[in-house]
Amino acid sequence: MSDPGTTPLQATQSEVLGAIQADTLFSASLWVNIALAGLSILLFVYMGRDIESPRARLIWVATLLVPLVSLSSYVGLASGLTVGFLAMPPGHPLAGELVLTPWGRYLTWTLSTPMILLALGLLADTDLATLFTAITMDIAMCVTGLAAALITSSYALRWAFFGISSAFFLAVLYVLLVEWPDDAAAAGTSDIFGTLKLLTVVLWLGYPLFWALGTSGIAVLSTALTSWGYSALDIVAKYVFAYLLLSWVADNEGAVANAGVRLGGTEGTA
Ligand code: RET
Repeated sequence: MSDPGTTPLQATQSEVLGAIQADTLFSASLWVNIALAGLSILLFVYMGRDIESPRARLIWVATLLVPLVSLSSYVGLASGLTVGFLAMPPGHPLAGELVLTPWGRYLTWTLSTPMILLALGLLADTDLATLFTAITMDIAMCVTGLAAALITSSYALRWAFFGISSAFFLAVLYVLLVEWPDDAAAAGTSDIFGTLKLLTVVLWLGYPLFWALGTSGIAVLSTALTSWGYSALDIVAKYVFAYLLLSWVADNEGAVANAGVRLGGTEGTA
């Protein structure tokens, strides 16, 4: 019979929940997002009530999925289901200590960030190959980021996965900064695309920074402060971003409804 509680991976869910609840600052970083995601969902449903064209509705649903995934993600974290204790490997500043790791964040980013990119790609009226590239590179970034957070066999391997994830991130940045601005200019959506692109690029760069500075990386920030870093970025990168996008789509439905030829598969036949 194994002795429960002797290794970190055997910490029971209620032990993890107890640790989360004991850290008020950490808990607050989760509950703030649960509240804001809930309010955003109600607001976005209301804002989309008159959107009719199929294409504008697709952007709307993709955008609405961002707070929907976020709410589920943060409930998973606050309940302790997607948080675990990890024993950091030798070389890590907290080597040998049990580090409370909210790994569910990285998992749910694989669902929320593609929705952000889908909405942006549709807004820029991009072609299918570029949209596919951005979304698959983004998913790869999140999955290898999850690996970077979870691997405890060696400190070097944590940074190796961080590097792999960052390489995928570069591909996403390339599409956002080089490919889509031209597409958006051709589609006549440059103004709003430019604003959202800037917001996305600047805020998304903050995520690897908090990973590196936080308990997963060099640990100059505590678990609670790292979590607040991600939570603060999430508030702007998800809810403010989605609000700006949706209010523009609601006011300019015609501009979006008439686009979409490039995703329709007619390209290349001319
Ligand atoms: C990680 C660590 C490994 C290296 C890189 C990362 C990038 C993460 C990003 C996350 C964006 C999340 C958003 C969530 C909103 O729902 C995984 C932190 C490059 C860019 C926008």
